[in-house]
Order: sequence, then structure tokens, then C-alpha cells
Amino acid sequence: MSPLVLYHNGNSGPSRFILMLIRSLNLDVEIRTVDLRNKEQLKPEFLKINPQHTVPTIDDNGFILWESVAIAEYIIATYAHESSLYPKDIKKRAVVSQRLQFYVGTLLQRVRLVTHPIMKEGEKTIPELRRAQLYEAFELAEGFLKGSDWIAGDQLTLADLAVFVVISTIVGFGADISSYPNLTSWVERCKSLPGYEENMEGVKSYAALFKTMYNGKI
Ligand SMILES: N[C@@H](CCC(=O)N[C@@H](CS)C(=O)NCC(=O)O)C(=O)O
Repeated sequence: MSPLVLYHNGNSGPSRFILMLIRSLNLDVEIRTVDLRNKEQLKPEFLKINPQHTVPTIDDNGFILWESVAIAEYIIATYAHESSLYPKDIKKRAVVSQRLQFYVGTLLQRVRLVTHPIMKEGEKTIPELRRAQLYEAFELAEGFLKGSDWIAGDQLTLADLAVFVVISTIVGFGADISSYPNLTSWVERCKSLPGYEENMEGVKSYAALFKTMYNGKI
């Protein structure tokens, strides 16, 4: 069997989430970088694989899947179904699933509403409402960590990897989370995760690009 193929770009938080998961499970992987800046995702070869033209996308011996949450659930079910990263207990799993929805539907969206106008539309300022919505998402994450070491309770789960890639990105871009003590110490805790350094390399290069367009307070 050939290894799992990950179509990846280091700037992409969702893609780094899957890479951190792969590193956490120590899976064999073939990484194929998709050059998003040069619109490689829009080339017919890639559109044939993923008409939605997004990374991460996986090819597991011919089985193609995109959307990071779906990919993470598939990888766990296929390669690590006993892993505590996605607990079997129904209620614990439901909380992890809820936090994964928070990652993709709230946190990531609010980060994008702040960063994409700057990166894709040449905006020079961040509207206060957008900033407030982003910091409200931080506040929600702060609440998840009240009395818990991890985003979905007392053990490390998929939700931590997903939320971490986004928080590390926006902090790299200049957001200030110092007024959220739970979030700040959780970020410290995440430094011990497999794939942490690799994630931070992606954050660093994406942040360097962002800072050529905006270098103020987020
Ligand atoms: N909800 C998707 C988001 C994927 C996504 O939007 N990826 C971006 C990079 S962060 C991408 O590939 N953009 C290129 C495009 O849409 O053409 C997921 O969780 O995988």
C-alpha cells in the first residue's frame, strides 16, 4: 500500500491541522505541496482531484477527501480508531465534535474576515466589528479552557490541534491573547505537541507575508 498522500500548503491552517494529526499518529505520509500563491489549485490536474480546489486534500490509495474536519475523522477511523484524540465515549466525542465545528465555522471564519480583506482585497484597516468578533471567538476559547487543560476537556483531542493551528496563525499575525490567561497557558502547553515546530514554520512564513500588507494591531 502506498502512503497517505496529503495535498498541502504550509500557509494553510486547515492543512497544518491535518499535518499535526499525521505527526501525532506518526503516520507515513507523502506530502505534495500545492502552490496556492501561483493558483496551482485551479489547474485542471488538481480540479480533477478536488473541484472545490482546497487544501488539505488527501488521497488514501485512491480515496479522495477534502475538508479538514472530515479528513481528521477519516484518518482516526482508518488508522487510529482507538486514539484518545477522538474519544469513543459519546458525550465526550460530541463535545470534541462541537469544538471542531467551532474551529471551522466560527474561529477560522472570524480570522478570515479580519485577514482576507487585507490579503486579498488590499484593505489597510480592520473594521472594529470584525476585530470584536475575532476577540469574542478568543473569549469563547478562553471559556472552553476554564477548569480544563484542553479545548474539549481534560484530555488532548483533535479539537486542540484544530484550534491551535488557527490561534497560532493569528497570534503570529499580531493578535494579542495576553488578556486570556487560560488561552495563553494552553498555547504554552501545545508547544509539546508532535508537529509543533513544523506548524510554526508555516505560521512564520505566512505571517511574514501578511506583515508585508499590514503590520499594525490586530
Ligand atoms: N473548510 C476547509 C477550508 C479549506 C480552505 O479554504 N483552504 C484554503 C487554504 S487555507 C485553500 O485551499 N484555498 C484555495 C482556494 O480556495 O482556491 C477545511 O477545513 O479544509
